[in-house]
Amino acid sequence: MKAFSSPVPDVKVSRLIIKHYLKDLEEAVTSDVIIVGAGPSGLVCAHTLAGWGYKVTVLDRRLAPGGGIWGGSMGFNKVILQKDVTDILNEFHIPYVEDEGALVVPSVALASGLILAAASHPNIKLFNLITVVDLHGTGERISGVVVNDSAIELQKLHVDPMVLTAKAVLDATGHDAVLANLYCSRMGISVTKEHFMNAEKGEEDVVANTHMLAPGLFVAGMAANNVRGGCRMGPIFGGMLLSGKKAAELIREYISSVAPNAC
Ligand code: 48H
Repeated sequence: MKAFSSPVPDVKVSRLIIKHYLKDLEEAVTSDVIIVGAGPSGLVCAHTLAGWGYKVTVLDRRLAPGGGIWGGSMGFNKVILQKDVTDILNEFHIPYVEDEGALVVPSVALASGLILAAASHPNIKLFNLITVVDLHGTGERISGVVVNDSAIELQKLHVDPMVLTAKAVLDATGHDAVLANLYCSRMGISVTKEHFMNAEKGEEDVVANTHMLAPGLFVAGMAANNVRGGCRMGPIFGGMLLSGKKAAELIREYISSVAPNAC
């Protein structure tokens, strides 16, 4: 007896993948918000905005979204969070244990919990293997991003990119702060890079530094500390989650001031 009563032939496999991927990509040509970087700050921001009804596109250049969470600290796959973010962990159904007044979380559970929530939300389109190479817009207002296939970028092939547009763009690209650095260098703005490691200070800094860099362009997570000079904090992630929440609030405020009927 066969294991499958409804086998799927190869041609149908190919056709369905192409059909559904291109449908998603076509829808992502215009979004309310584009989030570049599917690390903790980007994923929390995406999920929060999507929960408020915004249409969100998340782009990550790597094969596996999740950014710097997976490996924990030095490959020891645990991360630490402050008790203040218990509600956010519960929102994403992420398990934790409390020890010595802090929360200890398996890094794989944190990464996969954030990814699953974003990837399965109906208002979010999440694309891996897409690299953002530039900003779209003018010096006065950012209105989207310029993207290419990550494999094309890695091979340094001379293939032109394409544009995805949005009312707001978030740079959540971590230590590289790709879009914020690009914007600042084009506009002649000097940036203050990240400072030495200090968990308590770095965690406060990352939330305080989450900001709107230019109309339509926001910066969250480690990228914010890399353009506004905050401390690094090592394998503690409460600041990244709160930064994602703060970015969502700033973006909502901005969109409601420039396009009140957006959502
Ligand atoms: C598309 C891109 C591009 C690009 C990068 O590094 P992340 O996890 O970012 P955060 O800020 O949410 O979290 C930071 C945290 O992971 C960390 O590094 C900490 C706490 N460090 C402390 C310390 O002391 O070192 O994720 C960024 C994501 C990654 O998945 C990249 O692949 C992606 O952005 N990305 N995606 N186009 N040009 N550049």
